Amino acid sequence: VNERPRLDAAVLAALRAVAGEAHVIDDPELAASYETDWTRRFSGRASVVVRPGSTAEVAAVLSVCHDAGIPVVPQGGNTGLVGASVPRRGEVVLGLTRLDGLGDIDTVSAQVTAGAGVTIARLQDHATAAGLLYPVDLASRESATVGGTIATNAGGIRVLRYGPTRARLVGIEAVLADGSIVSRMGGLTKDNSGYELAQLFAGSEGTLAIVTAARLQLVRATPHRATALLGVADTEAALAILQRIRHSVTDLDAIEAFYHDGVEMVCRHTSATPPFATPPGCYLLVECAGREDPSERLVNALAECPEVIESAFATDRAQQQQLWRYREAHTESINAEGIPHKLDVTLPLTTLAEFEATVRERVAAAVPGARPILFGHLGDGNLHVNILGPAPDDDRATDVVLRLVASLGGSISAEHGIGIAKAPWLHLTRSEADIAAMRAIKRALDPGGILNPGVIFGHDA
Ligand code: S2G
Ligand code: ZN
Repeated sequence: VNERPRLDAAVLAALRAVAGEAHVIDDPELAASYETDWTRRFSGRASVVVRPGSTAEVAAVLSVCHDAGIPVVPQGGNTGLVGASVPRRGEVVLGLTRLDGLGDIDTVSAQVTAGAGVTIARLQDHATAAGLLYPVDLASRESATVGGTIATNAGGIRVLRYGPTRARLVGIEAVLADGSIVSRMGGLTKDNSGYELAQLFAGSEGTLAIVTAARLQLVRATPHRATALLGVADTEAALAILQRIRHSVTDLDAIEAFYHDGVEMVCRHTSATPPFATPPGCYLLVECAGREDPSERLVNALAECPEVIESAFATDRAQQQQLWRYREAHTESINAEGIPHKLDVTLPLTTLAEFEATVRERVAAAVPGARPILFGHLGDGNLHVNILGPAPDDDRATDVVLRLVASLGGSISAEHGIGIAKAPWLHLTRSEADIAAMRAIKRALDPGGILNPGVIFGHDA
């Protein structure tokens, strides 16, 4: 699907009238960076890329596309991992990074209004400068945007303490398929006046509305941080530690698990040396953060864990970042090895160790030579299974993994969303009645099916 569909001249002129000549991009070179996703697995041709500068301009663009029946793919930082942020069949790509207004922080309510195009890193810095914290944190923070993380209900490393992005959402401004604008940004903590549209749009992946701004709830800063990297025998041991410390340690901020094949790849890619002389069966990165120094509590709690074989402890920022690098560099190191099939699954904590122990052999049986690298947010039961080896369009390994997850009572998508990539397996995690209800909502809000078509439900929808 490589030809660039031509837009009707009148439509192109109307889009230029709305966004201005400079922000309607139909030069193939300039459009290219909007047309391929971060993993390079998903790519398509946009009919044009439009970069509106305000909610009103987004509304006007949607109104033009709605009347002309032209589908639209909304795009924030294009760090999405399920093929939902790049064109598939000649859609108009709506680049939202120019919506980068960031309001003053209301220190009474600890809330802030942010445009959809504000990056997570800039929002985090804005909150920190006011002595507060925006707690959604993920490796793509420099590019991921407020709008995109709402659309995917992004999780990241602190979900076990603060919840995913939807937990931050106290108000939203969004444009519907027909160009109408819904806006409720007052930030009232209690407002039980009918359907909660902000929560409906969170996680809807651009299929129900285009998020243009949000009112976000910040939390108290946690200036003191203690980080431990542990080597344990296996996933069971890691889960035993998780169960123990989530009750004995008050300021638990993150618990991440990963394995030596991932660490080897990270060391190869970043020229780091492995953290321990003897590779453990499983690595566990535990971080506590609070208003007082949590180091002693963490050390004492871990001293009660016989499962700990090796440990590295860090209280200064540089050492902490070095320990985090082993975990956070997984994604870029895997990407450097090839084009991965990126799975992102949740398992009940009771079946997670069984899953981890069997998934590798299942993948190897399905696609000889395929290499599954596992890592993720153990505290949420969320493992990322990145599979190197299968061709981008070879779904055999994905099928085996997602069916195994479903058989163990898990979810085929923990935090990345369904997008285009996981749509064929949605039925493994959602019932027919669920899917019918979701389609009814989709039909009600986007009867013409122009918002991110193919996402969540697949292209035959
Ligand atoms: C993470 C990033 C995406 C991936 O690092 O927690 O969400 O699977 C992932 O590489
Ligand atoms: Zn993740």
